[in-house]
Amino acid sequence: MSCTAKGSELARTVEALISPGKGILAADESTGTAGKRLESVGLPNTEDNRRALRELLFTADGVEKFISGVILYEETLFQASSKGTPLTKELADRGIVPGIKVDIGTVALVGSPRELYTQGLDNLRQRCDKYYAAGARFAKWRAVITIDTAAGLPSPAGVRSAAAGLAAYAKVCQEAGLVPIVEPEVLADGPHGIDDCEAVTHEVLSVVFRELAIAKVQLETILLKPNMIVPGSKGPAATPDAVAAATLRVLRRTVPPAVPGIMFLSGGQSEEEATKHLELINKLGGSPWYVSFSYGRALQASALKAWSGDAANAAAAQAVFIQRAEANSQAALAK
Ligand code: 5MM
Repeated sequence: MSCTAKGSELARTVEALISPGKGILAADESTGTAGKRLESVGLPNTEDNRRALRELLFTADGVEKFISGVILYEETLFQASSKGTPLTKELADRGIVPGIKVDIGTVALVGSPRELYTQGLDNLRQRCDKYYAAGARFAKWRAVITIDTAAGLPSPAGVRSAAAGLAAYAKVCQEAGLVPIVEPEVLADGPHGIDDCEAVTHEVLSVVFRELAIAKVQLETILLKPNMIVPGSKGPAATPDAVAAATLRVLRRTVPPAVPGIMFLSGGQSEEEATKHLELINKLGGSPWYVSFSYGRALQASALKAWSGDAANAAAAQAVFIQRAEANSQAALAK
C-alpha cells in the first residue's frame, strides 16, 4: 500500500472511531487481568470463560449504536465465537472496528525500580503486520506513571522513557496502517490529591507530545487515551465539577488541536463516576477534539457481575452493558 493510501485509511479509521455519540470498549485485559476479573465472580480463568464474556459484550443487541471500536487482546483477535464465527467478524459485521493491544506489559524501570516501563517494541512491526492481516485497524499501548510525591515520583527519567516508548510505538503503527491509541496512564493509586494528579498529568502529556513530534508521528491520525484529573484513591475527595474543570484545563494546555479525539480511560472510577465526569467535561464545551470514552472496567463491571458465568444470565448482562454504553454515549454528546 502506498503512503497516501495508508494515510487515507488511517484517516477513515479515525473518523469511524470518533463517530458522534460513540466510544471504545477496552476488552484487552491480558490473561492475568482477565483472571482477576473472572475470579471476582467466582469463575476460573479458562479460555472459554474469557471468550464467553467477550462474545456476550460484542454481540449485545444494539452495541454498534454506542461502541465504535473494541480493543482486543491477541487471544481474542484470533478467537471464534461459540458458533464458530471469528470474533473480529462479529465486530466488523456490526460496523465496529477491531483494535489490538500491542504492548506486552510492564517491567520495573532500570535505575528507578518503583516505576514501570512498557515493553513490546521488539518485533512490533512484524506483529502489527500480522494483526492488520487479521483485521485490526487500530492499536493500543499503555504507559504507566506512578505518583508518589514524597519519593519524588514520577522521575524525569520515568516520564521520558514512558513518552519515548509511546512515540516509537505510534510511529510503527502508523507505518503499518494501524491508528495508534496513545495511552499514558497516570495511576490513581495512593494518597495524593487532585492537584498532584493535575501537575503530573500536565508534565506527562507535555513530554508525550514533545516525543511524538520528535518521532514525526502524524497527530491527525492518533487518538489520545488519558486519565482524567482525579485525586488518588486514598487522597482527599474532589467534586465532579472540580474533576471536569481540572481535566479540561490540563488537556487544553497540553494537547494540540490537530489530535482528532480524546478517549478517556476509567482508571478505577466507578461506572457512574466515569460517566458523570465525561458528561461534565463535555458540558464545559469548547474542546477542539472529540471527547469520549475508551473504558474497560467502567463498561464491564456490572455486566460481569450480572453474567457471573451463567448462560441463563447472558441476556440480562448484555442489557446492563448496553445501559452503561448508552449512558456514556449520552455523556459523549454532553447530554
Ligand atoms: C482493559 O484493561 C486493559 C488491560 O490491562 P492489562 O494489560 O493490565 O491486562 C487496560 O489497558 C485498559 O485498556 C485501560 O487501562 C483502561 O481500562 P480502564 O478499566 O482503566 O477503563
